[in-house]
Amino acid sequence: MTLCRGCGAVLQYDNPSAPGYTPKQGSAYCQRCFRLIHYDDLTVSMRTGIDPDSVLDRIRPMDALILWVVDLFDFEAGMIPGLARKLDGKDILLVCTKRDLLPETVSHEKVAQFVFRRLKEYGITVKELILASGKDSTGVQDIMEAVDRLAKERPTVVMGRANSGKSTLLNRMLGEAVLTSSRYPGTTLDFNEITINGRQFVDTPGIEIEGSILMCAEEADLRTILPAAAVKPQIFQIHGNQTFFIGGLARVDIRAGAKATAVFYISEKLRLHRTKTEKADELWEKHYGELLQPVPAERAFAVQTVKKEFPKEDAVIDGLGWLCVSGDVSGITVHAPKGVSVTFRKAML
Ligand SMILES: Nc1nc2c(ncn2[C@@H]2O[C@H](COP(=O)(O)OP(=O)(O)OP(=O)(O)O)[C@@H](O)[C@H]2O)c(=O)[nH]1
Ligand SMILES: [Mg+2]
Repeated sequence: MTLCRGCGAVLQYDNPSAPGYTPKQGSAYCQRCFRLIHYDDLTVSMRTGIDPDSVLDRIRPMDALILWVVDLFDFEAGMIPGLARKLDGKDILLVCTKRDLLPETVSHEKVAQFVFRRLKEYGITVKELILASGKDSTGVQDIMEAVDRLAKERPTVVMGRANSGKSTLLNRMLGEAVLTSSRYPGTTLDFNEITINGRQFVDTPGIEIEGSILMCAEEADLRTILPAAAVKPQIFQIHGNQTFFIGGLARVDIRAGAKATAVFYISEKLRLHRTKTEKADELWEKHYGELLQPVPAERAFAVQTVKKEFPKEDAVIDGLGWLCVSGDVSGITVHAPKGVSVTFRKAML
């Protein structure tokens, strides 16, 4: 049994539409990885990822250090319900990656404070936290040192949500792009061992990101939705009731008094449209899918309204980014594609 070096699937020569297929005997990579690596072409979509139980159930009996990877841009989606219970007693090294996507002016300290506060609120304890980037190697040396300290003789299992950046980080640590990475969630398909500096690591399939916009958007729109570089805060002064459309993917109504501010942290390639709330329904109907795009694969939206609780409050739409509202605001209403998680939290930045 030979595994594909890129995704960990068992190589097979019979079924082109199943994982691990390659037409070439002796090939180290499956056809899907080959096409992703060389042509950025997704032949078989696996974006549903793997359910958390099956990944965590396989990890639990392993005598290993857990290297948990969370995408800083998509932090709330990175939290895994029941993680503390399912990995009870395990040593967890938390690596928050994609540091390069946060605005450049934000300090490491501020980000770390946010992460520790959120972990406490989620009831998760970790041994250490490292902020990293698989794009520019931030934190990579620190990870190697922490693994030496914490793993001792054991292997290190790298786990986290689909698309969080696990394989990219491992490639950085190795100094070579051996593992397949791509913007399509569900790239790694099975447990996949790799040796770095004489240490054993295991890349794992991403845990399903159920409530993320990445799951209900067209795959062709992922390039627009996922930021490619540090997000630039887009700042708006608000008077009265205002509505913002994030393309056709979400709508946010802000009930404001005389003076309020909304700051959006989303991909630069997404277009924001602003209008008075009283005109929003009409605009949505008239321009949905045209001026207002991209749109989700299905036109079904769920609405959530909250009272503003913190002086600076984030409304996070999993996979899409977030906005921070401050000032004289009584309520925030978010319309997001059905099934997509919306979280309200004390501001991250
Ligand atoms: N800007 C930025 N992008 C990153 C970083 N790490 C990963 N990415 C991008 O995020 C996407 C997912 O990366 P992968 O390494 O395939 O993620 P994964 O966690 O292995 O995903 P699965 O195998 O699907 O679970 C790719 O488009 C990467 O280029 C990072 O530190 N910064
Ligand atoms: Mg992967």
